[in-house]
Parts: sequence; structure tokens; C-alpha cells
Amino acid sequence: MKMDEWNIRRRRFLTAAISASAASLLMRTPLNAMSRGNNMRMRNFRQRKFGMFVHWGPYSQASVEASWPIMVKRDDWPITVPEYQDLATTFNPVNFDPDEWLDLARAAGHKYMVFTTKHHDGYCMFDTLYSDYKITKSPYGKDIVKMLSDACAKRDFPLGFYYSPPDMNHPGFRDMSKPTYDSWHGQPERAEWSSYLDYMELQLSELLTRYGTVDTIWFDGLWGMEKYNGQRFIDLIHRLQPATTVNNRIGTEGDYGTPEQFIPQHIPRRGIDLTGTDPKRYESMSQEIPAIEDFMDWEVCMTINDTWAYNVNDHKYKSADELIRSSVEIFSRGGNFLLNIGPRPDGTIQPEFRERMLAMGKWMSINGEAVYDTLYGPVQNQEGYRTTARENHVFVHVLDWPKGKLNVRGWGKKIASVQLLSDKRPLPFVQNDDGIVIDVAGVKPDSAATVIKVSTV
Ligand code: H79
Repeated sequence: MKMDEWNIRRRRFLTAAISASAASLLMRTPLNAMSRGNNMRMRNFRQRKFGMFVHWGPYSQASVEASWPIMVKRDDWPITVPEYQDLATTFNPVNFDPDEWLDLARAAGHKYMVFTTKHHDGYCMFDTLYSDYKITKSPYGKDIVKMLSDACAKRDFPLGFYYSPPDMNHPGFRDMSKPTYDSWHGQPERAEWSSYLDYMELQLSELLTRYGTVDTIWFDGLWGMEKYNGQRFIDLIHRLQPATTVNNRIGTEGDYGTPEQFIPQHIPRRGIDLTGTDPKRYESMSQEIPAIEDFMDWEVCMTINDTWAYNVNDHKYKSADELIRSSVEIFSRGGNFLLNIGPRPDGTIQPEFRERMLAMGKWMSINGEAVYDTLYGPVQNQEGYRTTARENHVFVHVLDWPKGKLNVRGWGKKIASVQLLSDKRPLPFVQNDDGIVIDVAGVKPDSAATVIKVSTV
């Protein structure tokens, strides 16, 4: 799209849509819901715990990673840049059924979904006015974000939008006459840069005014994020939908941290810049358990195999037990778990993902009380078990099942009862100065994690 045409559309949209919908949304939302901390939007975030991340676009046709093959030069990418760009002309997911995705999400125990509306390649999975590189210009022709958001709305299933600030396809982001390899970080020094930020504003406005309630905006700013003037977009989002959460990948602290493909070893505190893919940055985190006011909410995103996009050649699947144990690690430190799938090019979800999700769902259906709406437990950094907590209950997730007796460190409260969560059977226990000794003889442990509910008086 040419700059002039784009500017005309921009003006048209700004004067009409935004002010109307912003006004109506503001009237429905009390202002105190906008402050951070123990507010409504973080309450929802903390309750849901387990979400489904979906990376989907034309790239799913080629079994290549989303966007990266056009960004960084690597000899082993199985696709050239023109071939990648051409995938937009053949994308036709005729078997896409959002209700099937949601049935699976529910069976897996997911309580929210985050969907890629635009990845770094710039391809829009929604019918944006401001680009032609979009789903409604594909052979499929239908607005996938609309279909998904309608289906979610019908079930009251929270839907959030992944939206990439890096955009290889916008002339304001980078000089498009040159290869992407040198400019994929963007070129904020060019005069055109401000037109890119305007483009972001327009598209975020579309996403926040046309698709119902947006649970979160999941930015993925990569490196050098100050160039996006993140606060401008935080303000925009809060103006349009005050209850929407925003992650920390637009150069601002945001509502929650975003470790990617790794699990921090300790509970994060506010002020820590918890993001990216490098666990080494967080090796010296404090082991102390923070007071709730100092706690920083966080969410791990993780793939089931090694790629975000659908890839028929990637067989490095984590087992269901491994995924469950990872989720226990995360929940025990107060985090959420956003587990990714890459749907196939026809819109269906491959059996290897389905099986693992269903196994996780089975575990969640037995142990959900120890997961949803919990926070980090009072006993941390112990061998063999993890804890989560809610009210006067502490849930002990046992990873290494002991012979006969389980020793759990105390936390200064008198214990009233101990039971096996799966069948509610009371377990004999003795409380002493060191903690609690629980008799688990005769209990058949779960292969991933067995949960014991400990209630205090
Ligand atoms: O959308 C998913 C990824 O595409 C994106 N975030 C998740 C949610 C992402 N952000 N950062 N990274 C991925 C890690 C980047 C790793 C890189 Fe590379 C190492 C980029 C360049 C070298 C991996 C290997 C990608 C290209 C080569």
C-alpha cells in the first residue's frame, strides 16, 4: 500500500472509530480498575494459570519457523525469502474450526488463549484496513481473528492477541528495498519511523475495537524496545480496554514478565526485567519469598517441541509428564504457563500435540484445585516437592515420591488436616518442630506429580 493511500485511511479511522468506542468502554469500566496491583485484570490473570498459545500463519505451510527465515541469514533455512513471501498466496486453511480448538483447549485445562494476530513477518491474520498482506487477501479470504474471537465470546473464553512490534513488511519499519538481514531490528533513525508507530496505533485500535473483549496484548518487541515508545501503546490500550493486560515486551514494565522457553529458579520480584530466552541472566535471583506486594506476575511461554510454528520435521516433543512437571515448577513460583501449539496449514491440530494436551488436561482435572487461583507456596527451594497456596491451604506437589514417609518443611502454622488431592483420602501425619511427616504408605503416585493438600487451622 502506498503512503498517501495509507494516510487517508489512517485519518478516516482516527476521526471516527477510536473516539466512539473509547468513550463507551471508559464509561463501563471504573477507573480504579486501571491501577496495577491487586486489581481486576491481574486477579483474572492469576486465576487462570494455564493458557494456550497459538502461532499460526502462512508459514505453517512450509514447516519453517515463523518469520525468522526472512530475518536472519542461515544456510540451513529450507526456504528463500521470495518463497516465504509467496506463502501468503496459497494459505487456505479450509478445515479451521475455532470450536474444535476451544474444545481441545478446554479439555487440556487451558483457561485462556493468546493468538498471533501479526508475527514479525508482518502478515495479519485479521482484516486490517492498513495492509494488504493479510488473511482476507488469501485464498481462504475470511478473517480468522474474527472467527476465533466470536467463538471465544460465545463461550466466555478469554482471548488475547500476540502482536509483534517488529514488522518486516512495513516501509516505515525498515527500508524495504534492501534485504531484511541488516534491518530486522527496525530503523528508528529514518524519518519514516513515525509512520510505523502510527500503523501500530491503528492496528491495535482495530484489534481493540472490533473483536470484543481482548484479554491481553502480548507484544514481542525483541531487542532495543525503547524505539517503540511503549507508553504510547500502553495508554492506548488502557484507553480502549482498561481491563486488558499487557506484557513487558514493548519497553515498559507491563503487567507481567515473559520468560521464554525457560523457568526462573526463584520467585521474581517487581522491578526485575524478566523476559527473553536466556536463563543465565537470572541465575543470581534472590531465593527469598517476596511479600505479595513485591511479587511480579509472570508467564512462561514454551513450545511442545522445538518450534513455534507447525513443523512436520520437528519430532522433539516433550512428554506429557515433562510438561506437567514444568507447569508445577512454574505454578509453585506464582507463574502462569502459556503452552504453544502451531496448527497445521489446514487449520487442524496434530495428534502429537492433542495427546499431550489431553494428558495435561486429565492431570489438571484431578489436581486443578492446586493450580487455578493459587499463588506461590510458603515452602520453596526444597528437593523433591513444590508448593502452591490458596487461603489456608498449601498444596504439596510431590515430584520425587518417597518410600513410606514424606517430609515437608513447616511454615509456622498449625496443621489441621492432610489429604491426598486425587481421592480426598485423609493421610496420617505428625507435626513436629521441623515440619510435617506424612504417611504416604499405600498411595499410588501419579507418574508426573502427586498432590497433597495440607490445610491449617
Ligand atoms: O514468537 C516466538 C518467537 O518467534 C519469538 N518469541 C516467541 C514467542 C522469539 N523471540 N525471541 N526469540 C524468539 C529468540 C530468538 C532467537 C534467535 Fe535465532 C537466535 C534469533 C536469532 C538467533 C532462532 C535461531 C531464531 C533464528 C535463529
